Amino acid sequence: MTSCSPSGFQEDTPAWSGHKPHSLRDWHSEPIHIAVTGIAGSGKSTLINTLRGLGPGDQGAAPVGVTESTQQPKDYPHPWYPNLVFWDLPGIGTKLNPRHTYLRKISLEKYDFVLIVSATRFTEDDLWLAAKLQRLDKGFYFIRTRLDEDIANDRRDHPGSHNEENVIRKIRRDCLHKLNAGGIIARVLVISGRKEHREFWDLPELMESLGIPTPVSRGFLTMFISSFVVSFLLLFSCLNITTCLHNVLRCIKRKVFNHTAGTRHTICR
Ligand SMILES: Nc1nc2c(ncn2[C@@H]2O[C@H](COP(=O)(O)OP(=O)(O)OP(=O)(O)O)[C@@H](O)[C@H]2O)c(=O)[nH]1
Ligand SMILES: [Mg+2]
Repeated sequence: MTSCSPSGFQEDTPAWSGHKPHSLRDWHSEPIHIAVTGIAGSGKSTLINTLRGLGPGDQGAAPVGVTESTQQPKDYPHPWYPNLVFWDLPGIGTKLNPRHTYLRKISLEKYDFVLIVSATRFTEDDLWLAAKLQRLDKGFYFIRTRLDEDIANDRRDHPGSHNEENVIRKIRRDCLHKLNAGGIIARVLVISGRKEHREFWDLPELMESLGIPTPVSRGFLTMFISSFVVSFLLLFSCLNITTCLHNVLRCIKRKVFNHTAGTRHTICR
């Protein structure tokens, strides 16, 4: 499936409509469509790129920018796992996408799972989206992104008392508290969506939930393969050294024997 026309998305009901996966990792056997929504500029496209292992300038990456970038829903299959399809949705709350036309435009109910991406302050739109999804009985995670900026700001604002763990705890608690106050129970993950931060905070946890190998697990695999190769090379060189030593010993033995034989021969004469 490719990107949709403004009207096409609504009318052209996708084949996966109504499908409910048992687990987010079901994409191993069948396609899973994950919508990424949230307020405009929160970092939706950036997160999709990072989850697909891409930077913003890479070929096939979703366009990102400081002004409204995503205008229409567009699918982005994972480059290595094409069954895992992310949908980059336009941001809610702009003049082009006010709340009252948003749901009609994006048809949230058609996706298998949703990531709500929120940044800086918790907004009315964040709560509204979460409430709609809960009412639709649609699985979703609440992703609080741009944590790197919050940490840097807090360090600047409170140089004497800055503590990264406290900043993370405060943000997580704030999101949970506001969601719960609105009657919503959701999993909150606190991340930076930038590719260079994919090993930090809750991003590896999000990747694991989606069944995407994390840089950490890939690191273990690389370490395992490298140690196997190194052990093999060591064994190989040991065998070579043994063979060399064996040959040298044989040479020495032959020389000594020849020398002794020569001496004996001379004495006999
Ligand atoms: N520091 C930091 N910047 C981010 C992060 N996520 C996104 N950005 C930046 O924020 C800007 C907007 O990001 P996008 O990914 O385009 O946001 P979006 O939600 O897709 O925007 P729209 O499609 O316009 O709704 C870009 O300049 C990104 O580089 C993050 O986690 N940390
Ligand atoms: Mg975007």
